[in-house]
Amino acid sequence: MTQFPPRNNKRALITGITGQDGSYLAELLISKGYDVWGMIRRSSCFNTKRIDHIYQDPHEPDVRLRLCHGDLNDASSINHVLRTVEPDEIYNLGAQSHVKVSFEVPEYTTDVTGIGVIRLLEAMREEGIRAKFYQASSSEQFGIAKESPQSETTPFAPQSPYAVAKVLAYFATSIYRKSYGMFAVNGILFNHESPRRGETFVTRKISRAAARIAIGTQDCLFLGNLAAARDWGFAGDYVEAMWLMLQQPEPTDYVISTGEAHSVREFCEICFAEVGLPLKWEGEGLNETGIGPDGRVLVRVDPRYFRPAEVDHLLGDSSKAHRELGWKPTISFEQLAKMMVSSDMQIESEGIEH
Ligand code: NDP
Ligand code: GDR
Repeated sequence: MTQFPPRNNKRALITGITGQDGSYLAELLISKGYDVWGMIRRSSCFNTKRIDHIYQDPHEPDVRLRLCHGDLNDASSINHVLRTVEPDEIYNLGAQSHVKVSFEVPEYTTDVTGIGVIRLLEAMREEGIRAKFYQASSSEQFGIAKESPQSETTPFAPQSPYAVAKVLAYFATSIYRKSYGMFAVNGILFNHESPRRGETFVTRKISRAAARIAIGTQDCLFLGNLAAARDWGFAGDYVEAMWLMLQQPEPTDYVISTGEAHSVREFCEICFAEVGLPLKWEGEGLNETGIGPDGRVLVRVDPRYFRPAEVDHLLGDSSKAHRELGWKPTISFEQLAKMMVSSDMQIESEGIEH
């Protein structure tokens, strides 16, 4: 691995830097004067498109973003990365993050998303790294919780292998904090989206399909549970909360959310209306369809997108974050949907990626 110049700035290590949140967080930390290291996995083709715009040739002077290979499945690689980087702050965003996919690869998901966190925390202990540690915990941990809205004190009721793995990681983080005096925190983040959201998560699947249907490269969008409701915010706002959590005098966990829940159906309505195809809903259950202005069926239900166990409704209470971090979301649900569909219109019509 490359030898790095002496440190002038704070150093942050981000696992999962090639993902949606990793790219926004890297931008934020660079803007705050950090030197940022991203841990990436080897891939047979380039998988860094979300960070290409901030990547610099390592031979340039004043390089602020560096990448190194490592994998949450591989303890020795994690130890090596920590020894080399010697970070001041670690943001663990790496995960097999797709809930539906976790039912298909449950053991792998548990290994990366759950045990990967123990590997990282153990590596910090072994290497004597006293960095502040952020764990990307999730509202999915609340699952079918009896309480709504969900806050830091709501008991977990996970409904998927992904959520179980995140619960494991959550408790590992708080146990290491209590047992070894580490500055280790859980950000329990509700769904957050952006034009950089992966194409198989429902919001991006919808915004992309609306754009493609509007320009004529797709006929129909197939979805699962249209009634599922989530508390959806903007990823750019949520990475700010991650950073704020590590700047507090004491380590503690925070829920981050907007405090509003909306259904998949509502997200469709905004996106399709925005591209000039306002939807009318007809039928029920498996036969429910979204009809466009010219009578064409634009949205259908396909049971293949149902999950073996569904989380129907999640709504967050982030009053602790408002109070202690001074954090508030800046982008509304409607603005978010419009931002995503307008970006997808540009990508689909001009081939321009952001
Ligand atoms: P993405 O799926 O967009 O990104 C996941 C990242 O993890 C990618 O960089 C991926 O790398 C990396 N990764 C996957 N497997 C491994 C592995 N074995 N070792 C190292 N890295 C790996 O997720 P998001 O950016 O949306 O989410 C970031 C984190 O926050 C995740 O942990 C997610 O579970 C959690 N979270 C997300 C929420 C959301 O709404 N977005 C809400 C709550 C929590 P590669 O590109 O190579 O696949
Ligand atoms: P989620 O996000 O499972 O909440 O996990 P996703 O966008 O996959 O699903 C949200 C809701 O939409 C319903 N849905 C569909 N989902 C997908 N992916 N595809 C479909 O066609 C479809 N139709 C309906 C789902 O059933 C679900 O109820 C995300 C991830 O980012 C996790 O990593 C993170 O922890 C949680 O958000 C908070």
